[in-house]
Parts: sequence; structure tokens; C-alpha cells
Amino acid sequence: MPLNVPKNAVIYQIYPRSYRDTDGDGLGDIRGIIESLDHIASLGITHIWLSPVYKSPDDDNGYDIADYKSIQPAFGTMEDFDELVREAKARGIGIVMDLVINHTSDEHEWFKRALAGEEKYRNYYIIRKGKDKKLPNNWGNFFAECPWARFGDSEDEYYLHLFSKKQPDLNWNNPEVMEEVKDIMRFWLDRGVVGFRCDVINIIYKSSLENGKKRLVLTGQEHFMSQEGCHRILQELRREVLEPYGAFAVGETVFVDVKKGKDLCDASRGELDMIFYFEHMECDQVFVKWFKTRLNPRKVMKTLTKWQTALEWNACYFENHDQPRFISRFPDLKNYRAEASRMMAGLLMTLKGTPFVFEGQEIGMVNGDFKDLSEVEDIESHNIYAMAKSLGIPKRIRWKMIQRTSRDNARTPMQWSAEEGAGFTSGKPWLKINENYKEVNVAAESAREDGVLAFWKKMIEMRKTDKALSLGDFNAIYEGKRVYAFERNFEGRRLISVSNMSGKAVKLPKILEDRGSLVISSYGKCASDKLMPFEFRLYLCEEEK
Ligand code: TEU
Repeated sequence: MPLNVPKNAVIYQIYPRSYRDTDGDGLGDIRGIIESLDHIASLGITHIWLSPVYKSPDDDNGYDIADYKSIQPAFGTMEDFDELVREAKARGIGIVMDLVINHTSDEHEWFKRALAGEEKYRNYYIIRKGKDKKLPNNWGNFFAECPWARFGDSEDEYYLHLFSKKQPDLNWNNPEVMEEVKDIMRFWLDRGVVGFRCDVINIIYKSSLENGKKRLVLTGQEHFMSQEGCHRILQELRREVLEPYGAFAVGETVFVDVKKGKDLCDASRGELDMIFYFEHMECDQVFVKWFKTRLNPRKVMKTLTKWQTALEWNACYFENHDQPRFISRFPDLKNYRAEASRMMAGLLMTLKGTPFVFEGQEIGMVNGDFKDLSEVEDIESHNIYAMAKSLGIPKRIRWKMIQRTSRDNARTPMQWSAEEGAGFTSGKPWLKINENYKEVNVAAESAREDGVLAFWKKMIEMRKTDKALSLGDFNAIYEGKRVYAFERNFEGRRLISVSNMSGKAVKLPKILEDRGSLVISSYGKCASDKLMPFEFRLYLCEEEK
């Protein structure tokens, strides 16, 4: 089946609660997104992926959905949503919804009716009796909780939740669940959305509830990671729902290796258009993301090359609402924030696949500057902190873990201007605004001709218009301690992308001697044989006659 996303698309992710607040409640809203469409259009964006805007008790900031067909009142109304679709469309921008179908909220009607004893809805969830006063199995949980919670007042019945207790997993062995999801997808497609980002899509199908092999991370995963049943579901959803609308699906796929990744998105299989894998996010961790070490640029390069080469089409990203800001991982960031952001723009826009820009990345926003746990909101961070405490990990180290890795690092409010509230809100922001907003903001960047924002715009424009970048194949040329170089080829047009992923100036590698002419440098046009700290360059080799 065809790729249903244009090859020159550039997608922008919005985390609605942190984007722009128009009613002063400290929480972003849909009207705020509508008012920001000119900024987004001026960036050259073709699609917006909206993190969940559905009705939700917000245990996990909207990833716990209480009603798939209504809008969270704090974000606005369905009329606002329709206006957003219309106004975006008028600017050539398509809206992509977040589809969270591994679980619902425990406040969803289905779960409430299950609790009330309706057999039909009990069967929408995974409810089991404990064994000999023990839990139904030994599985792990993504948020460091116990994955089984007591079902209502029952003494011996539990429901499965791989995320928070307020996110009961759906039973994908029940065909009725499939029909409900198809209906939900069509509801949004009929309102004009053009695709879905599918939350943790490769774990929705549980092939058994047997005990799992004991592991450090997520015991039980062999029973729910990328199971055959998951492939069948994806094929059916594509055939029956996505294809008739020409819509696309990008899957968030956890714990996939290249083989599993290919099985989920090879065009011939008719499942997903592309996937978000995590491996390049893990180049600064030991075992689990909470134990960080210095970022190893060569590891990043090797990982990127591996996936770029293996997959026909990639979902390329360095930041999202679950990850610390990528540029904050570089040790030399203090002196080179703007340089590092420009380099990442060059790198992201020259890789093969669809680039995803996360809000704030276009102005070089960095990790939140939280002083202690009371400033952090995220459920995962609080759970991990508590677990670390129970393991006897000292307070200072516990806090370091959260400070470097918390998902809230990327969720701090968008910095629009140097005004109080950063132009994000006139009220009290739901999460602390980074104190650097006075220098790092859209208004200040818009006035800088050679700034971060201007470079992102240039690179996005190039990515969209240069066929070698949107359609070309990928070949790695050089993976050094600091410098990464690869080429993109299309019908004889050969571009070479060069990134210095460090805060040290370095000589251009010898292999790039025959590199053609400079198209662009993140330092301007005056480039030499030496790459400046975090410099990005693009070269055009003679086109073959
Ligand atoms: O994330 C799934 C996921 O596995 C991780 O990225 C997650 O952020 C966590 O760190 C696991 O340790 C998706 C969403 O992107 C995330 O925001 C949700 O919290 C989660 O699913 C549950 O819906």
C-alpha cells in the first residue's frame, strides 16, 4: 500500500496544554493554536500533530481519554476544533490526531459500565481473578506501578493497566473494541483530520497473560510487544479505515529492533506509514533512561545510520513531549545553545523520512529549569522518584534523575515573547516557564535575521523543495567522534550533509575533500576547512550529466 503522507511533509507536534493560553487559566487551548497558525505556517509546516485534546481527567495529561468524541472543556469546544481544521487547511496544513487505544481512562463510560457489572463492557477490558491470593501475573508497568489494580470493590478481581492505574488496558481480543475504534477514527476523519499518531501501538495486543520471563525492565513484554495479533489489527485498520480516506498513521513503537520495526511499517505489509523508534533517544543512558551518562555522538550517528538504512521511510525526530530536549543533552550547551539548535535543524531536515519538529524546538528551547520535585507535575516522574526512594537511592541522586530525564523538561510552556508569562499566558502557568524566556522566545527570534528560527525556516524550506532531500536515498559517509556526514542522492543530484555534533571546532574529515560546493552553513556562507562548534553544512556535488 502507498505511503499516505507526502514525501515532502514536515510535521509539527503541539502539546496543547503548553502551547498558548487565550483565556488566562494557565493552560493552553485550541483558540491559542488557531491564533498561532500564522507562526506555524511561516515555519513551512505541512501538518500539525496534536497531542490529545479529548475529554480527560488528566491523570496523564490527556493520554487517559474519558470520551474519544469530545473536546476537553479547558481546551475549548468542538466548534473550536472544527475551526482549527478549517483554518489550518486554509494555510495548507493538515491536522493529525493522537490515537490512544491501548487504554482508556477509568472515567470512560465503558469502564464505568464495566464496573457497574455490564458483561459487554467488562469484556472491553482485561479483568482477571488473582491466583492463590496473588496477582494474576508477574508483569511490569511502564510507570513503575503494579500493573494490576483491584476491579471495583471486588476482593479477588483485578484489571490490567500497563500505564497508570487510571489507564485500564483495552481488550483487543474483543472484536467489539475494534469496531468502536474504527468508529472513533472515522468520526475524526469525517471532521477533516488527515492522519493519526498511534500511541504505544505495538503493545495493544496481549497474546497471553502468562507470567513473563523476569527482566529488569517490563517483565511480560514477550506477551505483548509487537505480537502477530497487533499486525492483524493494524492491517485491518489500514484497509478498512485509513485507505478509504487516504489517511496516514505514524506509530509510536516501544522496544522495537530493526526487524520488528520493518514488520510494522514496510509498505508491502499495509500497516503503518512510519514509526517512532526510541533507540537514538537512548545514546546517553545506562540500561534505563533514568540513569544517564554523557551523550556519545558517535552512538547517535551509528544508530541513525542503522535505522535510516534499514527502513524504507523513517519518522525522524529528536524531541517530543516524553523526552528531555535533545540539545540539552550536549555537554557544551551553555555556550552554544543557538549553534546546537541550528545544527539539529540541519541534521533533522536532511535525514531520510518525515521530519517531526516539537514545539519550541524551532527557537532552541532547552530543558525546564526546575529546582525541586514540587515544580514537576508529571505522573511518571513522581512514581519514579517514589520508587527510587523505596530503593534507598539518596535524595540528591533521585532529584538528579528526575531533573535530567523528566518528561516535564519538554513540556514547559512555549516561549512566545519576553513579556511576563512569556506570551503563553496572562495567568499562572500550569507548569513553570523556563527563566530563559526573556532571551529565548519567538518574538526575539523573529527579529534575528541569522537566528535560530530563521535557520529552521531555511532548512524546512530546503527539505520541502529539494528532491534529493525529500526523495533521495541515504548513504552514510563518515561517523567520527564528533562529525557525522551522509549523502542523499536523487537522479544524480548528490547532497552531502555534515554536522559537527560537538562544542569543539574540528577539521573537516579527509573523506570530504571532494565535497562539491557549499549550499548552506549554519554559520553563514563563509565556511573553511574547519567546522565551527556545532556547525552544520550542506554541500552539492556536481550533478552527473
Ligand atoms: O508514551 C509511551 C512510552 O513508552 C514512553 O515514551 C513514556 O513516555 C514513558 O516514558 C515510558 O517510560 C506514550 C505517550 O507518548 C505518553 O505521553 C503517555 O504517557 C503514554 O504513552 C501512555 O499513554
